[in-house]
Amino acid sequence: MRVVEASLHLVRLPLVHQFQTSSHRKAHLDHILVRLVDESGVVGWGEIASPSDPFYCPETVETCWLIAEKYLLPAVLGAEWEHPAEVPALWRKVRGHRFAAAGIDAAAWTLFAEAQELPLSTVLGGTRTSVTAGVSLGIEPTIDALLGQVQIHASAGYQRVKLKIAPGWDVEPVAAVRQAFGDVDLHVDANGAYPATDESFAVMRQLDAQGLRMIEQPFAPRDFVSHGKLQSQIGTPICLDESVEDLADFRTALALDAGRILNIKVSRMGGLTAARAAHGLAAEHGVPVWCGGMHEFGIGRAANVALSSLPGFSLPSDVSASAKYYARDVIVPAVEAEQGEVLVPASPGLGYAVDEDFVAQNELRVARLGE
Ligand code: OSB
Ligand code: MG
Repeated sequence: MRVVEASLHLVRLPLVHQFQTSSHRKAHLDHILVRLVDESGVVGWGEIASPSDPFYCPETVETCWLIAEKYLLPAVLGAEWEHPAEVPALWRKVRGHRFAAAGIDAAAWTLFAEAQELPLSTVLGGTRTSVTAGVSLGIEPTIDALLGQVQIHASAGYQRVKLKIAPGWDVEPVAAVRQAFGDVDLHVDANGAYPATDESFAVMRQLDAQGLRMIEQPFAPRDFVSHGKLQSQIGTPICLDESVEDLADFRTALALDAGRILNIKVSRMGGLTAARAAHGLAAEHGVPVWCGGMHEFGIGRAANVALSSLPGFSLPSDVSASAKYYARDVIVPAVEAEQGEVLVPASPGLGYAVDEDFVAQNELRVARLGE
């Protein structure tokens, strides 16, 4: 295949409910949609779901735009490839910038699936016809507000609830949710907000007593040693997110027993090619995985659904319905969840139609490359 035309579309969508993590609070999101066209006119879409500020990872929307426009797309335009897993090699000289790369890699996979007239999930090696969705709930102003959010999503049928925690908002809200909702499948995510101090270890031991499915990324991204030390002291599995950007990081984590569950994010790992490889390595080591999210618009969300259909994704993924975040999505139909299950589309390509008029109405900036 050969991509002859590419464009980037910076699109802003308002969030239906503000989302607060340990580092930031958001009312709207700006993501970059990637559109690739091959020589026979087949179109493939991908999404660069970078946060606007460098607080989750070093990238921002602006760095993604720059790197995609100046380095990644020029490397792809005109190049011949047979399978999308070959595409990341086209920009192998570029170090890092995985969110930017992820959107283009995913667009190449979608393009390939469209051209083959096969569902994206099928070309990725997916086997599930539906995937179990969990919800990720932000830090709320009060415990009552948090209990209200858990109630809304539990009654909508979601089967797993992840709570964002941060120093000062941890044992108390988690215990309150545990008490109010009994044996709900609960997990916490600190986004690396805790310093590796005795005090933090004590907090983690208290959380260990809450019957959590996992504790996600308590310490700083590359602090494998502290995660390993904590894992040796608690029974709750540690799940790594920010720490694992590539397979080498994952091998480090395995060698140090620094995480017994892996959150595979398409964006963080640099695309579906890398996410699929991480799934393979996890399977070899018997590590359960799930697909994390970055509040994706429909295009990235559809890619997450397709990825979650691979056999090793045995834990609920952050693939909640579009409506949890957006009143109207860039795809038709939006991603929907029924009793916490999302059907994996059986139609070719992305499996959802991209609403190009809605994209055009909401775009803040466009760049066109190629013909
Ligand atoms: O750590 O999973 C995370 C959102 C922004 C930054 C980091 C994270 C998140 C989420 C989003 O939890 C979950 C979702 O997309 O539903
Ligand atoms: Mg996380």
